[in-house]
Amino acid sequence: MFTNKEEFINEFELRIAEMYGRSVEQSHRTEKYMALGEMVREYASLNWKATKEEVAKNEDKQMFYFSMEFLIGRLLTNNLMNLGIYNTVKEGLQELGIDINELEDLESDAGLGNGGLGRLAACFLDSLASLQLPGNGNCIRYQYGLFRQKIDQEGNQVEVPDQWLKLGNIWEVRKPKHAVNVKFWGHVNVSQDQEGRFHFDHVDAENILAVPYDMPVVGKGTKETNTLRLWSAEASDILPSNKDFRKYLAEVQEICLNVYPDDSTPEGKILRLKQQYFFVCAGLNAIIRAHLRVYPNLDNLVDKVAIQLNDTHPVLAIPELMRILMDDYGYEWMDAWNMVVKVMAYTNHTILQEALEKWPVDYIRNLLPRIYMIIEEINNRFQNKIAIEYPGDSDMAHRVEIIRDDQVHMANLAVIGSHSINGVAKIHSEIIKRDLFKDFVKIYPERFNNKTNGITQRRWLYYSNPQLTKLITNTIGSDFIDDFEKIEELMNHVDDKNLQQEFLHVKQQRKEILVEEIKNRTGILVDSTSIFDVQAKRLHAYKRQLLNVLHIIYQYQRIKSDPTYTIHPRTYIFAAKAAPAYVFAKKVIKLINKLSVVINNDPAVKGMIKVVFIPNYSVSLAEVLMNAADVSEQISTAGKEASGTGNMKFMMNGAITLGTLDGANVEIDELVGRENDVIFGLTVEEVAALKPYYRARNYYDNDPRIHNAIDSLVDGTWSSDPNEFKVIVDDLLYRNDEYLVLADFDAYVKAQEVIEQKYLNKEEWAKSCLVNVAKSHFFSSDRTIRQYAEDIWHIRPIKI
Ligand code: 26Q
Repeated sequence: MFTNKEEFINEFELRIAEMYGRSVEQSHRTEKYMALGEMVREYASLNWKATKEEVAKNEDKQMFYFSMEFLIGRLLTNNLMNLGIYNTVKEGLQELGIDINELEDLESDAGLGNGGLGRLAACFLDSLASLQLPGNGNCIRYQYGLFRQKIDQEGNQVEVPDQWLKLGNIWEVRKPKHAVNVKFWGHVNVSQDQEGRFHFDHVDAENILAVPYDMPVVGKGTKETNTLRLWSAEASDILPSNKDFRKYLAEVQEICLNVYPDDSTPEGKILRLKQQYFFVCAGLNAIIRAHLRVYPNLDNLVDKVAIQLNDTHPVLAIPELMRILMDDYGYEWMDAWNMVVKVMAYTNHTILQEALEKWPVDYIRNLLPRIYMIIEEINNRFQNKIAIEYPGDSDMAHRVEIIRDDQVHMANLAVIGSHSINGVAKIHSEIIKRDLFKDFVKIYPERFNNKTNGITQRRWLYYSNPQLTKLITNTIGSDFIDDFEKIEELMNHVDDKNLQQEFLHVKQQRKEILVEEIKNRTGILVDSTSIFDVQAKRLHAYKRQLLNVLHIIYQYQRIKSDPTYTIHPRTYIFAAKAAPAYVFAKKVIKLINKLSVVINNDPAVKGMIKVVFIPNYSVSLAEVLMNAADVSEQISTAGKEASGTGNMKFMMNGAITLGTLDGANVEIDELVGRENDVIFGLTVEEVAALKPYYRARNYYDNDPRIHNAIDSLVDGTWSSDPNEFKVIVDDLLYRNDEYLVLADFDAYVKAQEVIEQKYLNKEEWAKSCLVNVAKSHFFSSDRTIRQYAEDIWHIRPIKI
């Protein structure tokens, strides 16, 4: 492996010749990219091998993060940086006349996820490797990532396939020898042997081969290299005799075709259920096989394996591990159950009713007949336990049922089958204990805990914001890079006028980079000296992009009607994907785009407001967007956003949070203090108190600002078709504004005024930004992962 620039150059030239039979000069840039990718992967592979040997030799316990989503983004920069070879490679390429940025831009985002939950999984992998903890990912190798978003002439979201594998995935290694057979459909033959033991044979099943593709996960400053295993469906050798082969092939291909593009509304999609069982069954069977290569039997499984279930999506792992232990390895029910509960831990990411997974009994019974039998048995045994421990409380017994009203309630199965259940922010963990899982808290109080989310400062600060990283280094030295808590030393400098100026200068640089990006992506020219007010997240009613929109309309109307009204120029920036079937969310996107056209082109606005919708929000976009923000919009209805992680990325890069007391905003507020953020709106308690009496119509009738803003939605201001945005008005006025947008409107307007006042005092503003940066170490996913490792997984760093 190369150790300096010269060696790199030699190897690179050789590699291009070997792979493509060409010189570097003659080679196409995609060939250069592929060659470089291969070299870096091989570099990582040496450490990979050493890690695997070390784990086996020391008999270390390992963790497996089971997640339907890993929103990885690009890896080239990240891996070069983590390996500590970025500069060597950059300079080597430069000498060959190649700009490393051009190669970096050729990489597609691995967009194997919808949003927060998937990105969290990706940040966790980076922290696990960087903390030298043996922790691996288990997911699906989707052929297409989450859809790419385009905006058409009318401002509509259009979904196009995300062909992320077009150039191939330079990081993956196909491992056919580790393939696993997965069975669907068919039925179960039950028989009894001479000793009276039952046997369960899954017959007439449709077999599908799960083939793993492994990606190395490279940590920073360590040789420790973990694995992200992505499973791909292929035709099995055991073909169904009664089925047309082409039909079978189509079914096989469908399983890994794409990420389920919906982060809230559960549609009874058998395909999603298939995806879930597919990667869970394959992952577990591979873990069991690997265990048996090192140990004689599974008796010590719980000492060697921890599995974290990322929401309920992989919860079929609970009955599947029961099946393996009992049917394949002869364990008795109770022994198997005790093992399963000790291995499994479950993270909840939502309390929204519509996002809690429930499957019609028929779906599971038909698709996974043996798994269904086991779920039924888990349910029966749990009901017996409740009948004994809580006699007479039939309401409670009903509420905790796994199978209820002909549906399988995955969250209940998750809680019953895991030794740990955690929420993702302090307030969220309290809410799930108080509401969603209150019965279970009585039964298993020791299982519930909180693990406030985090983000990796490597991707989200060091690599994507080198300007700020350098400024911090110049101020407090570079110790914070490897020991991130030390960034708090910045607190000793926040009053330094010089530093404040330099911070503003860095922010300005980042804003100019974003201006360029916006120009390229939308053609819109924005003023980099305006306030950059950013809301970037999935589009969902509870996140209340609409509150932001109504405020913009109010300001616009006021500018138009009152010539004396002036404000500091502000650029409202949105980025958001909507689930393809989510009509309301898509209308809000369209409305934002209409606002953009009308307001940006209205001379009466005198450049005081600009509205920009940046299409195709993704990890790569976030890397240039978050660090250019002045204001971070975190305005969900209190109690609805489990944590949020975008809020942390903004904060770490010195933006001021404009937020409700929801999710991790609460902890941001505690850390930075009320003078360094702007908090507004109803609290969780106030929301609960208001809800029964709430009449949205009163706010419309009594507040002319609300009245005029809403009227503009149907009077042709934003669209020649007055019915275009009627669903939004209906949602607010006739469906009584479920997320209390109008109730929080007045508080939000005032909060926005506070923001402006604060911003006008540049030094105070810069100081607040610096406090946010200094306090952001709490939101490092390194902190989060240490807590999981210590409290739940009981894994220790490995030394190589
Ligand atoms: C469920 C049923 C059927 C189809 C899809 C789904 C589904 C898919 C994805 C439900 C939920 C999701 C994703 C949820 C998610 O991203 N939640 C976010 O998780 C973040 C990390 O913990 C939190 O910060 C966010 O607050 C939370 O919204």
